Amino acid sequence: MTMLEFKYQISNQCVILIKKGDITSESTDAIVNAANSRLIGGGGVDGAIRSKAGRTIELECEKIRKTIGECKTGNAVITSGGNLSAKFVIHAVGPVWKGGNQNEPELLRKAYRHSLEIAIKKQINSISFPSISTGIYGYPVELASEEAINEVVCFLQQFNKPKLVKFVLFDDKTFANYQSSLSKRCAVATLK
Ligand code: AR6
Repeated sequence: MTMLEFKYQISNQCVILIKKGDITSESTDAIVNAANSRLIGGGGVDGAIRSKAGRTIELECEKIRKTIGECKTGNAVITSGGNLSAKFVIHAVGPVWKGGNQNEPELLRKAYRHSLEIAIKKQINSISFPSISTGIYGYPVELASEEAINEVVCFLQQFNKPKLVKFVLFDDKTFANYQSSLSKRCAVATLK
């Protein structure tokens, strides 16, 4: 099966790449998890990441919980990647969709922004995101993709790092929405 990847040059130093796939196989320096505030294992991408990473994540999250309590919606924390190819996992907490009038767009953008802030603090050059909040949390993907792409493009334009941001999307519908949001922001895409 051929796997489509689209590459968008955001600045002379930064690229966004989108592809369909399983984020747990990515070998970027970090992958992002769509976590919950309690940092307790769940389903979706969280379940997949934790089962492949091994117990490290659970133990590190327990330590974080003891130090900071919960990770509020819109925030993110970092752990190591255990048995994953990625060295780090950044656990970002997106909002539960409650109809759109509960500050969901800003909270979703914050989840992406904080993940990227943690990445540059840790000198992480490459990072992969799933589509945060659009699974169990019910955020409509056609709205979420706009917020995600706008936030990441603005961040890269402002800070010129990390060098590579990937969106690793699980299904056709999600992939199509992110691709459409990206092509609104960036005129040129090259097929990788
Ligand atoms: N690789 C890439 N994307 C994936 C994968 C994967 N292996 N598996 C699922 N997705 P979700 P949320 C997609 O539900 O909506 C957990 O219980 C999925 O198809 O994982 O933010 C947490 O603990 C969808 O497009 O995250 C929280 O309690 C996207 O990832 C809660 O779910 C996000 O879906 C978070 O819900």
